[in-house]
Formats: sequence, structure tokens, C-alpha cells
Amino acid sequence: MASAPSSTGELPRTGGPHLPDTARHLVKILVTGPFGVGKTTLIDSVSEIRPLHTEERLTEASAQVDELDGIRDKETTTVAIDFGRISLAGGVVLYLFGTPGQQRFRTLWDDISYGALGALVLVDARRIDASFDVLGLVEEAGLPYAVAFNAFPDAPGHHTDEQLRAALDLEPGTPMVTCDARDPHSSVDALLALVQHLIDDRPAEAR
Ligand SMILES: Nc1nc2c(ncn2[C@@H]2O[C@H](COP(=O)(O)OP(=O)(O)OP(=O)(O)O)[C@@H](O)[C@H]2O)c(=O)[nH]1
Ligand SMILES: [Mg+2]
Repeated sequence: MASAPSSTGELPRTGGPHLPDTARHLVKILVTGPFGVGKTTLIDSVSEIRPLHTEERLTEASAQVDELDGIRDKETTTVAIDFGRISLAGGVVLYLFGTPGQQRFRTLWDDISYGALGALVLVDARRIDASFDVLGLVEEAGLPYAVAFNAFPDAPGHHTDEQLRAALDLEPGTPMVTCDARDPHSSVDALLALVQHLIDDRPAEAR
């Protein structure tokens, strides 16, 4: 079985704006999850190019609509897309496309996910049910995915992996990891779990 490439060199931001000569496998990856789960933070922490963000300030009006429990300090939200890139060993380059988290931007989801090979679904253990809609979209799109619990400080620590898997109704083969989206190494590890899953998931003749 092929194994997932490791990240190259020191993080963060190993590479420059130009693709390394060693780039062989260019892969589109979706970074998705519900509102305020850390998608923008994760892409920001790992990207070797200056990430593209489309952040707008949360307003008084949106406070009526957006569920800010657990993320009271949040000041901005993604209104269209995040984009970043990371080069891994073995010539694998991940192009990271982050989705908006809010239902009202749902119409963008299909366009942003088009052509992705897999998805990293971020989940906040304090608000597990907020992830159901996004998991439904990922499954509907037929995208292989890995789940990464983003480690917020007051996340409940008493759930077992089995309980978390059951709560999310995950297939036994779906990778489930924890990460701190602010930490590049931790975020890359979550992406590597997804890449390994994509490798394992390939038809045998393609390996
Ligand atoms: N403690 C902690 N805070 C985090 C972590 N990841 C993100 N945050 C904070 O959580 C808030 C939400 O992060 P974002 O990256 O904006 O979340 P998002 O999923 O892109 O949000 P939307 O685009 O609005 O859906 C920010 O204030 C981050 O600083 C984490 O791993 N730990
Ligand atoms: Mg965002």
C-alpha cells in the first residue's frame, strides 16, 4: 500500500509563490465544515502562498442569524472562498479550497467543490449537530472525506472515539482525527490523514 507523503521542510510556508519543480500530483481538496469551525484558520496556517480570503465583518444584523455560541470572539466570516496551497513530499501539491460555513452561502458550495478529490470536514465537538448539513453535502457529492475535530479549549473531553463516530454516523473507514487549526503541523497532519485515505480508496489498478 502506498503511504501518504509527509510535508516537506519547515512549516509554516515552506514554498514560495512558484510551484516546486518536483510537483507531480496536483490535487484539489475541499476544506469545509459549519460556521466558525476554523476552516479559514486552517488554510491560513498551512498555506505556502499568501492565502486568498474573502472575509467580511460580522454585523449586528448577522448576530441574529449566525450561531455564535462558543465563538464569541469571532469578528469576520468567509463570504465566498478561501484558497491556499501546500506542497508535500512525493511531488503532491494540495490546492485547498475553503467553503463558507453559513447556509445562506450554500449556492456557492457546488461550484467550490467542483473537481475536488476529497474533503477535510472540520467539526467542533461543542456543536456536533452543526456539522450534519455539511456532512450531508459531502456525502451527496460522493467526495471521500476525513473528519478533523478542531480542538477548542472548552470542547468536551469525555466522549470516546466510538461515541463521536456514532454521533456523526461515520463509516468505519472514514479517518477521524483531532487538530488545532492554528497549528500548521497539526493541520498538515489532518490533511495527511485525508491524503492517506484518498490513496487507500483508489481502485487497486490505479495504485
Ligand atoms: N481555540 C481555538 N480557536 C480556534 C481554532 N481554530 C480557529 N479558532 C478561532 O475560531 C474562530 C473561527 O475561525 P475561522 O477560521 O474564522 O472559522 P471558519 O470556519 O472559517 O468560519 P466561517 O468562514 O465564518 O464559517 C476564530 O476566532 C479563530 O481564531 C482552534 O483550533 N482553537
Ligand atoms: Mg472562514
